[in-house]
Amino acid sequence: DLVDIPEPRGLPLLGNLFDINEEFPLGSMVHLADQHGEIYRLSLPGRTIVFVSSQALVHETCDEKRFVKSVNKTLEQVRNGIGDGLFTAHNEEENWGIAHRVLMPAFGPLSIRGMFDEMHDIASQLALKWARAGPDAAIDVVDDFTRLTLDTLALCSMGYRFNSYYSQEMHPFIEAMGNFLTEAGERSRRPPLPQVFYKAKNEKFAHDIDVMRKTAQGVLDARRAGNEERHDLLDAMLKGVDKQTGKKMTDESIMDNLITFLIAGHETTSGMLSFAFYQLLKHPEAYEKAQREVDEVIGKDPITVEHMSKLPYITAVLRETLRVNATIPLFTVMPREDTVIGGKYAVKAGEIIVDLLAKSHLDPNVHGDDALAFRPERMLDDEFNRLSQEFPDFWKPFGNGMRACIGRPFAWQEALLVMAMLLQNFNFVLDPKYIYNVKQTLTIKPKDLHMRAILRDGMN
Ligand code: MNH
Repeated sequence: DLVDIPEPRGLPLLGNLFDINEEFPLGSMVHLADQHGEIYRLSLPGRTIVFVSSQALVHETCDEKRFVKSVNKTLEQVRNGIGDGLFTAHNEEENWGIAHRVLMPAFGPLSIRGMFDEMHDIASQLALKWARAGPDAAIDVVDDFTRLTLDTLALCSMGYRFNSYYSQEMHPFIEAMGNFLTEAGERSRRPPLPQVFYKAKNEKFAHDIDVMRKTAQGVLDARRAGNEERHDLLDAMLKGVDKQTGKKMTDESIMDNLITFLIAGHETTSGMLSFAFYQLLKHPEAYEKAQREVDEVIGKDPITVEHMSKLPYITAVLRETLRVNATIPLFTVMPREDTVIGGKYAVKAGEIIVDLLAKSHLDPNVHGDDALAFRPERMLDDEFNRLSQEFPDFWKPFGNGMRACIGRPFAWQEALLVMAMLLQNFNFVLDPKYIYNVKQTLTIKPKDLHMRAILRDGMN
């Protein structure tokens, strides 16, 4: 028998718009889940949204025979800057298929291994910066990890150096991208007033998009003009031919995807690293185990790509970090046809369904009493595999199916390397006055996190 999906009462016309806090939408969504349970529905101008937050319902909505990715309002706004790039494409758009098939091998294991030295180069710049800053400096963790992930992506994917560690100011691209993303998010949540109210913002938005696209065009032109041989993602995009259609990627699509990688790959990975350090600093036992693993496996040797598969505890730390603090805390799908979920809740074809990872990752049905605790042990291979068998899709930080993250192996290798290098060379201390707070843009990160880095005995 069908049961109504709980719907908090809203206002005429604007519906539940004011139930969602502008500054921290995720907080409102989680709070509503606490009040209404594993499923609820909100009405916003022009649409309804269903939120699901149990492992069981997330699992059901990950069935690609019945559900597909929905390009939600925010992603729709991001399309103004990166069109039908991989992240923002609608499922049926041809450019998605071409780019996906051309790029999958370029994100394969061999290719990612080949990027290790350049990842190491940028990670070393970070370690040197912290060493020079000295043990008393308050490190702005998110900021420095953001420089790291941006520089790494630009170097590994297109041979371009932002050199973020060598200047106070970030590259203009980076500021433009930040503003663009913030504005895209705000546009998607704004009350539907006539556009004249937003004239200045619209002009700024167009300007920021222009800065990003000119930078990408510059990178593309430089590659075409030069005679440098590089086997990176840009090279794959320029030369790759899609077997299914016989087509190559267009210049537009290449630029869309270059910018897509910078956007999709920088905040997510830097957020993961920032939360990982926050969690380790809050959990000294886990911290010690992680550092001991580095000492035993790598010691004082230079870190190599072979070490990356020999760090099970740090792997578990990263998995647990993304369980408790999924840096993309939700993704959206829609039913192909009118359907019933959970055996009793009716949802319409095309209705937006939010898979709320910030809740489903903490499902007590999966994790019992300590669902909220940071405990990497549960994410060691044996236990992780057992949980995945018994509770499929209990951990979805990289999204689902065809539209899952293409950059996962890239992010994983980069994060393992950085964790290992930093734990090998430093001891870290959390600012004792730090008050934990989460900042949300398209992703989440720990707000104003500062720590100190004390060299162990000499750098490696
Ligand atoms: Mn990534 C899609 C999370 C790192 C490039 N990524 C997704 C999705 C999630 C995600 C979730 C699915 C979104 C959706 O369903 O709407 N990504 C992450 C996380 C990290 C990450 C948590 C790091 C930690 N991502 C990266 C990196 C890159 C990248 C690094 C690039 C090098 N991600 C993408 C692209 C897509 C994507 C491109 C879109 C894939 C597609 O739909 O074809």
